[in-house]
Amino acid sequence: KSAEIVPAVACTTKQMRQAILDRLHKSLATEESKANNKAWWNATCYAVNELLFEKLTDTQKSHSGHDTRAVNYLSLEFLMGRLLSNNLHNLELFNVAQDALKGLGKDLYEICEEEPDMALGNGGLGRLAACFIDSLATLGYPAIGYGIHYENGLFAQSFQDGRQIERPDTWREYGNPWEICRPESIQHVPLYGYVETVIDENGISHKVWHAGQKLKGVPWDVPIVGYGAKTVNILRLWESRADEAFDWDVFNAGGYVDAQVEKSKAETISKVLYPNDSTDEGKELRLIQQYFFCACSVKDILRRFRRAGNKWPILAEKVAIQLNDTHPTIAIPELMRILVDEERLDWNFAWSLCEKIFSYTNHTLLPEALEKWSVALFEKVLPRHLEIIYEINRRFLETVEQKWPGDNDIKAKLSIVEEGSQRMVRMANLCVVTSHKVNGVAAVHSELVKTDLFPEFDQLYPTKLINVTNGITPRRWLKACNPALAALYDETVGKDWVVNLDKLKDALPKATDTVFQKRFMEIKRDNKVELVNIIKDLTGIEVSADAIFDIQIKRLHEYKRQQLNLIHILTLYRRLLDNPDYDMVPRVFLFGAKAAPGYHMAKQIIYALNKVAEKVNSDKRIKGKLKVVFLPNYRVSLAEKMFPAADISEQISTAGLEASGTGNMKFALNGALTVGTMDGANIEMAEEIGAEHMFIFGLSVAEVKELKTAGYNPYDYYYNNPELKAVLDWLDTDFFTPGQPGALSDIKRSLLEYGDEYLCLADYESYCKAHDAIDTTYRNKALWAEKAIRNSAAMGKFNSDRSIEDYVENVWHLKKYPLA
Ligand code: 26Q
Repeated sequence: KSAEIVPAVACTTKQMRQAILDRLHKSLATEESKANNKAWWNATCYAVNELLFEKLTDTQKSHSGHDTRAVNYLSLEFLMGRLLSNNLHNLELFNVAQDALKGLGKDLYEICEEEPDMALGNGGLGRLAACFIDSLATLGYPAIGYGIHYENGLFAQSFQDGRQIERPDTWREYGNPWEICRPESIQHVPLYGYVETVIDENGISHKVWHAGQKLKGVPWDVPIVGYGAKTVNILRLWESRADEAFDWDVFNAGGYVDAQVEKSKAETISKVLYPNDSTDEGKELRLIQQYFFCACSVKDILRRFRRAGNKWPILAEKVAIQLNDTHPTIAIPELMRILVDEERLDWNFAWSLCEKIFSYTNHTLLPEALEKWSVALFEKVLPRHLEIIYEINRRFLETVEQKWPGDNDIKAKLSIVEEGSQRMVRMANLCVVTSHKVNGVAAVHSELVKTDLFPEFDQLYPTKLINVTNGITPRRWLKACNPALAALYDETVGKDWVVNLDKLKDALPKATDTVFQKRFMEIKRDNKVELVNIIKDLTGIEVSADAIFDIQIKRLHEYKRQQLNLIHILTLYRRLLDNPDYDMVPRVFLFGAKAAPGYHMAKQIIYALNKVAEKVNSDKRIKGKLKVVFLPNYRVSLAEKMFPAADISEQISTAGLEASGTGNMKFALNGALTVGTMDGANIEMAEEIGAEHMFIFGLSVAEVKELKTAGYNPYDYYYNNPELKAVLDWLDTDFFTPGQPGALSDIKRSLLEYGDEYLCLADYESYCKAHDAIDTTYRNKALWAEKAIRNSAAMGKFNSDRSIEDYVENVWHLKKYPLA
């Protein structure tokens, strides 16, 4: 511990202060007296860039010098959040910058607040991609993230009379210091048109796709600094523009105005992130987004491969492509098209390369989330890709025939093309057929992928389906977001935990040490006080830091069961109204969640929570024992303030439906106790922590299946539990929506008449009991502190560095090339 920490990048406080001032003067053309916090933020980012760009070019030189094998992580979403604090931590310059700014009369934390979130993702899948590229760089692996440079990320949320309002997210309206435009690497992308069969000079026929339109892809690079700065990789995001070279006719003959119209059409492709995170929409623009960024990325990958002077037989030795869910599946037929049609490689050879190059991560079992595209749409937008998919499928169905001769049911089930009134392309089937590895994201999920989602594929390819349990980066989700707890761990187990999270286990013996408990819980309390102030600022609601902070933050979806949380809150409220002396530890229920704009029931649940909050928070009769707060515009930067302040983490999905969850890990790492079902990564967390230190409730995956098979009837529970009946009936009154009886009835209907698909009523009683246990346990301060410490110190497994090492070992087979 006494060993001198050698900073990743040599920079003294004085040099940093000068660099910030220089940028203020020479890049922003302003001066100290006129600069606002935004200007100081910009200047600090530029100063950081000066240090970071050097490492970036060094990394790129090293990677091309060694002609490295790299993974290309293709994802429609990268939910990066803010970068300044993260980059400073990873360069080990946070304290230097803090001191430098202090010398200039500025507070780094305040300056960091100026940065808009880079919200280029919906939720878990997008944030996972962001954690993974952090870990890849930290571990020194050559990797590129490829995605879309959305002009508008996930919508900004506000509430009007309790209802969600969406406004566009304009994260880079006035520029973004972190991105570098690379016009020298522009790509051109064809669309629409028709396919011609051409006979070449040797009498061999091949296909030529004559595009009806062309787009231009402009790459923007965001440097990704690994912790310790031994590697700076890039995230390359494609922006769509009109391809003037292609549309020259329109631009000249068609006239100036028409040309501008064409131009803005092309620019719509990267305009906006689709705000759905669980239902497939099947929109043409979304398919074009997918193809646009896959085509740009594949071409970019091949350009780098050729530039290194390499030849096709070693393509799969240099290139790994990871598909983050099925969203980038179109990269598969695109690579086949380039190899077969343009490079004129033999189909079998091209296919053998693709099988080695691609691998696919599945993030969901929900049938409504499995992507399918109509054959008709494909034919119009990507006619040649449809032919290629047909050929892949024709060959695949031959292998099915060999395995199950004459079994047409299996063929219909596994076929990449679904027959029916509307023929559809099943993207997941194409991914599984092509990829050498397919992974689920937590043990139970991967098991269900094998047994329920793709059982025949598992028989056909017995080593293909594997598990890689998700993880989170401890740099953002502990070191940066909870500096006080990070410092306590530095002191207790040494600073190494930042890259070796298993080290936290060394603090386990201290779980029962009263001095350590006190320090741990003082930090928790300070974080709660900070959140109290934020709550006051954002909502005007006053809450007490002495209450239990019980938090559910995640996308709003019926399977995640915010409505179960709601009916439990109503249960407590009723108990308090029935008996004003009802003995409970004061509780603050906090929510953060965005609903997909077209998801009616999700929006109703937000409305209900807001209406219940209004009533509860202003009800003097309950003496402040219960508060409900729905914080607007939940996003990464808000999450960073909520995880450190949580006592209770709500992870209450119907068993079998939450693939993994990653918020569960962030909460526990920051010392919250989980109330949760045996679902997703909760199960593995219980293995690490000890289930007795969590509040596990509800049906297991097997019990859910049994109940559904036996025939589930929510009325059984409704009529047998008077508390449950009372709170559901309450929703039909106008108690929460004065003058508007029935305004919340939708929720009751979904839980009774519509069959309660997600089994809220079946788990209600068990959930209430878990909450009673929370109340009892919290009264024992020492016991609570012990459990909080045990939760945090047991999170080693859920370091995203471990997830990445799993991918490297079982899927990507990369080598490390850290800078000296
Ligand atoms: C699909 C088609 C059209 C438009 C949008 C979409 C779409 C977009 C995003 C579908 C799904 C998503 C995101 C899914 C997601 O975030 N899944 C979560 O992934 C996490 C990381 O693996 C898991 O921890 C969560 O359990 C899982 O829900």
